This record gives sequence, C-alpha cells and structure tokens, in this order.
Amino acid sequence: MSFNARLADRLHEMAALLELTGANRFRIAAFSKAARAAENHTQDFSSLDDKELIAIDGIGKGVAAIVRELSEMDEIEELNALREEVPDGLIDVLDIQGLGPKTVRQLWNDLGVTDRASLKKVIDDGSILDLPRMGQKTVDNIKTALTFASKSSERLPLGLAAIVADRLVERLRAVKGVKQCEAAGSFRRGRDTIGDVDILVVASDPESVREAFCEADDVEQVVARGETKCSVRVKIATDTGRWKGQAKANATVGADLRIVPAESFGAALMYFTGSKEHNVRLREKALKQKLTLNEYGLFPHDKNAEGSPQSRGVKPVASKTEKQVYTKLGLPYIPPEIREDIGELDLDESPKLIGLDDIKSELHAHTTASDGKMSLEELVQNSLDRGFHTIAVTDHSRSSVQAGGLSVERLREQRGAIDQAQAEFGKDIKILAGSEVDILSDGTLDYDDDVLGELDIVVASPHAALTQDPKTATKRLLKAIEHPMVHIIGHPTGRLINRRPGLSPAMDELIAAAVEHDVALEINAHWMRLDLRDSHVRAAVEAGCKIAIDCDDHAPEDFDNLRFGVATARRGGLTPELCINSWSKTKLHKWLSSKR
Ligand code: DGT
Ligand code: CA
Ligand code: CA
Ligand code: ZN
Repeated sequence: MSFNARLADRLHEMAALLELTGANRFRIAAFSKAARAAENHTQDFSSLDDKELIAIDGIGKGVAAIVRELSEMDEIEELNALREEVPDGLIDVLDIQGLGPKTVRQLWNDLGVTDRASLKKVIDDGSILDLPRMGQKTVDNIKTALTFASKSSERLPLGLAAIVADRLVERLRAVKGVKQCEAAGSFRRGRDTIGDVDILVVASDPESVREAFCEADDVEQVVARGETKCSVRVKIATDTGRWKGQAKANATVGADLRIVPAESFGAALMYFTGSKEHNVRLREKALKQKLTLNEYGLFPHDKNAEGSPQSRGVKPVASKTEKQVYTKLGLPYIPPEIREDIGELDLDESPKLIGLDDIKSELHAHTTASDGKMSLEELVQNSLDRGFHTIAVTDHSRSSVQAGGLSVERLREQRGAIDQAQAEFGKDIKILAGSEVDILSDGTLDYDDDVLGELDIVVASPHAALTQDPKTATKRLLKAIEHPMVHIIGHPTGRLINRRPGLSPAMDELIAAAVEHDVALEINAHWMRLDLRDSHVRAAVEAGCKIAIDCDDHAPEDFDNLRFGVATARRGGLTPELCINSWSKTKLHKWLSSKR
C-alpha cells in the first residue's frame, strides 16, 4: 500500500473518530478533504517538504505536520489518542446503516452504548426512546439494520477473501517442495461471501508448509496444527483503513490448510471445493454405479468391506485430476462456480461459461468529473492497458450531488473533452460519451430525453430511495427499462454486501421487460456490490436477457474487480453470447446505436 493510500486511510479514520467525539466540524471536514487530496495525488506525500505540501489544495499546516509524523514515526499521536478514547466497538455501531455520528455519540454518552451488543440492549429495554428526537419508527429501522448487519457480519465479502486467499497461495507456492497449491471451498466457487478460506497443497516437505502456514506474521491464532490439516485465523489486511466498507484494521478470517497426496489431488480438490450439496449428489451418483467417492478418489464399492478403501489398499479408478473423476462418473467437467446442486449433474456437456479473457470492453466508469479518481486520459489509458476495444465514460448525473453529478452544461462540456481524447488516442480504443443517470425514486431519469439522446450510452442506476417496498421498486425499475434510450440498468438492486439489502423488485418481471425492450442488466463487479447476484443472473440467462459485466471504475485498481463480476456471471451460467462486454467492437456499437 502506498504512503498516500495509508495516509488517506488514517485521515478518514481520524475524521470518523473525531465525529464520534463531537469535535469541531471544520476540523473534521479538513481531515476528510485532506484524505481525498492524498488519494487523488500521484506524488508521494512523504517525499514533499512542508511548503510543497501546503501548496496542495486541501492540505493545511496541521495536516502537513501529520504527514511528517506518519512518514517519520509511522504513527500519528492524535490518532492513537482517539483510538484510546473511542471504544473499539463503537466503530461497528457507526457502520450500521442509518446511524449517523451524532446519534452514535448520543447513544454512547447518554446511554453508555459502546458496541452492537449494548445497542441491542437499549433497543430491547426501550431506553433508546429516551434520546431526544428518537421515535419508534427510527428505532424499528435501526433494529432492522442491526439485525441485517449482525446476521451477515460472519461472512467475508469475496473481494476481501481474495486478498487472503491470493496471499496464502502465493506464500505456499514459494515453499520448497510444494508441487501444487490451490484455494478450494466457497472461494473457488466464487460465492459472494466466504465463511473461511480453504487451501490444498501437495508437498514433499510437509513440515515447511505447516511452518509457512502457521508461523507467518499475519497469523493471529493457530486453532489446530495437525499432520495434514492446519487451521488458523489470519489478519485480512495488514494495513487497510477501517473505512469505506473495507476490512477493519484488526479483522481476521479463518483459513484451513490440507496437505494431500499428489495421486489424490483431484479427488481432494473436488471434495474440498464442495459444495457439500454437490458432493452429496456425486456420491449418490457414484453409488448407483457401484462406486464410492471420497477425498482420496473414486473406488470400486465393496459393501462388505470394513474401513475406507484407501486404508485397505484398494486402487482408485480415478483420483489424480478432477477431470478424470468426473469422466469416470460419466459426467462432463463441471466448473466450480456451478457446483451448487442446481441441476449441474444433468448437463450433457461442460458449459462454455464466460471467462475473464472474453471481456473486451468496459461500459461503466467514472472520472474526476464526478466522483472518480482518474482523469479522462487515465481512464482511457487503463482501459487500453487491459486490452479493451471500448471504454464508456459514465459519470454521475445531476441528482447525485454528493458524487459530483454533472449538470447538463458540464455533461456537454465533457463530450468535447471526449472527442479530443478520442483524437489523441486514435483508433486503438473507442471512447463512448455516456452517463450513469440516476433512476429517481419514481422511475423517471435524471436528464431529459433530448440530453440522453445526445449520449452514446446510457447506464441507468438506482442510487437513492433504496428502502422502497418491492412493489414501488418494481414499478420504478420497469419504468427505466422501458425508456427507449437506456442501454444498461446499473447495479439493479443497489445492495451493498453485509451493509444494506437494497431493493427487492420482482426480478422475473424486470428480466422479462429487459428482454422485451432489449436492455442489458448489469452485474456490477465491485465485490461490495455483486449486483445482479448469482441467482438473478441465472434467471436472466434462462430468459435470454442481455447482461453487462462492468467494474464501475472509480480508481485504477477497480479494474481488478472484474474477476468477481465474472465469477458471479459464471455462477449464473452466463455464456459469452449474452454478455455485451464480450461482443466485438462492431457488434457492440451496432447494438448501442440501435437505441439512438
Ligand atoms: P464457507 O466456508 O462457509 O463459505 O463454505 P465452504 O463451501 O467453503 O465450506 P467449508 O469451508 O466448510 O468446507 C469446504 C468444503 O469441504 C465444502 O464445500 C465441502 C467439503 N466439506 C466440508 N465438510 C463436509 C462434509 O461434512 N460433508 C461433505 N460432503 N463435504 C464437506
Ligand atoms: Ca470455506
Ligand atoms: Ca473450511
Ligand atoms: Zn457508477
């Protein structure tokens, strides 16, 4: 993590902690502004002197001193003091949707609330109603949000699990004597949240593997250290801010390691990839063929024999690769993402699910014109680097005030800038002038039709009023789908994993309308969203609905979220034909202009 990113995290954290302590709001705003300046500047702040720092918009003397402190001492005294002052658990309370810093401060000062448990207590005994301006309706909303937050806090979003899984796999592959190493479990199946990370290893020197796994710096606790199975709790990120939905500084996740023999790696990988329900079906199928399946292989079944076949020295009919095991079971290779007992054992051939390499365009991205961190040129360059033939610039529309939504004038100015950039970048990439236009709460769009008609691409997304009842939400989204100038519905439900449920429209109606009006529904690839979710994608694919997989890029690293969008698409059975991002330049542009 760069110095500036680290600084920004700390400043965001200070701003939030200061809010909880009721500090001067100008001071709070100054820290937030400085955090954004650190995020947006390409120059490393630790290499600048005070004069240069203060010259930067958003950086004053006070922040300059903090920059110095962090770069020289690697800590910030005031932040340490704030962390002392504010109870740890209060941050989790602030994370609950609908609870602002002011209310949290009151809960803390007046009622002694210090964490989610004590919040629940003051709700249950009714004392929360003693707070000024606290009515039953607000309490009900807090209660719902609290239940949602605690139900989901157990599971880790896929994107954070990926940080851990990638790190563990990389670490173990570097150990001498390791021949194979793969992440299995729900992570390999690409679920949107993960209970724990499962890692499989084949190694000639198992003790070195155990050591690398159990004794690394990020290991918080060793739960078990056995010969072939180890379990630990690892820190998710060693240096990530507590803010913006990221891993909390001290958050950990469980990780299981299995060391397996090379000859049964395929069977073990199948077993530990799961799902449990898929495994059950496979074993049933095996038995019907007088075979028995376990993590060591597929064996001839002998109902009179005692003990496991491998312990009796029985030779497996397949075990080395997953493919061999599936083949011997009379099945095509089943991709991990659909091993969920959703009918995958009935497939005659392996489905040609979409892959990362199929994606050839990005159709939802932001620049500094609204709330993005990339200039137009940076956005285009990043898209070129990914090999995309098209990038759509879709900044926010005017109602998204906090996200710097564009007035009609600024939107038209941007078209000029895009034409200029197109001339500079030439034929290698097509830059589309677009908008992520707000779907207002009644389903109307945030720009007039004549403005929308000037754009090459329109992504229409809900951003506000996300607690609407399902009926209203359905009506709202249907109206947007029926709009003749809309190409894509962005993050259709607006859910944020573990943070807010979002809308619950009648998805079958939306899908049917999208097919009728030739609109694509988006899989927003950001790991906090993954919206559409897998089950929605499956329904859409079955109906023949077009799907977009987009990263909704705000920063260069957001492009890396594509893998999570693709995983979700694969879980829904998406093939390249229905995914507009996998189309050729000609086909895509023909479709886009058919709506103009
Ligand atoms: P998670 O961690 O809750 O997100 O979900 P998984 O699927 O990763 O589950 P986990 O970590 O408990 O176990 C990994 C895989 O190991 C699981 O997908 C299937 C297999 N497995 C674990 N326990 C059992 C079991 O009792 N029976 C069967 N058939 N398979 C199991
Ligand atoms: Ca797992
Ligand atoms: Ca596990
Ligand atoms: Zn967006």
